[in-house]
Amino acid sequence: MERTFVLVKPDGVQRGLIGEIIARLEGRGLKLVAAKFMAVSKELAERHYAIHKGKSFYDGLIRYITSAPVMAMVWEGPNAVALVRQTMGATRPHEAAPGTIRHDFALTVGRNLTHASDSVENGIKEIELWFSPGELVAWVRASDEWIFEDN
Ligand code: DAT
Ligand code: MG
Repeated sequence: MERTFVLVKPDGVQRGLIGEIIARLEGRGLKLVAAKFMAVSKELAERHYAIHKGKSFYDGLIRYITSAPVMAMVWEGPNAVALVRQTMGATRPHEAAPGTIRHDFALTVGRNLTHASDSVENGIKEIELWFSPGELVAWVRASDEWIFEDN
C-alpha cells in the first residue's frame, strides 16, 4: 500500500492546527502509520530540503522549519501521495483550491502549514529520513475493507 510523508510545519503547530490537519486526513480515509511531535535540527532540515539548496528562499525555509516543533507523520492508502497533495492544496495558498488546507488556513507560501511528499519515490526517501523502521506501525484497521477496497 502506498505511503506518504507529512509534516505539520511550525506555523501549523503554533496556530493549533495539528488536530484539524490530522482530522482531514483521517476523514478522507487515509490510515496513520507513524507520528511524532519533535523539534527539527538544522541538519535534518537541510537534508529534508536539500533539493531547494541554493534557491532564494532556502535560508528562510530552514529557519522557519527549525523555529518550533513539527508533527511528523506517515499516512497510507491507495494513491496516498496524490491524495494528500490534493488535500494540502497548491504550494502558493492563493492558488490552492477552496476546501484544501492551504486555501482554508494559509495566506503565504512562506507559512503554508504543511509538507507532503511529491512522489512515491520521495515519500520512501523522506519516511526513511524522518523515521526508523521500528517507528512504523503495522496494523489492521477495522474499516480498511470499507475504505480501501476497489472491488
Ligand atoms: P511543496 O511544499 O508544495 O512541496 P516545494 O517543494 O516547491 O513546495 O517548496 C517547499 C517549501 O518551500 C514550500 O512549502 C514553501 C517554500 N517555498 C517554495 N517556494 C517558495 C517561494 N517562492 N518563496 C518562499 N518560500 C517558498
Ligand atoms: Mg515539495
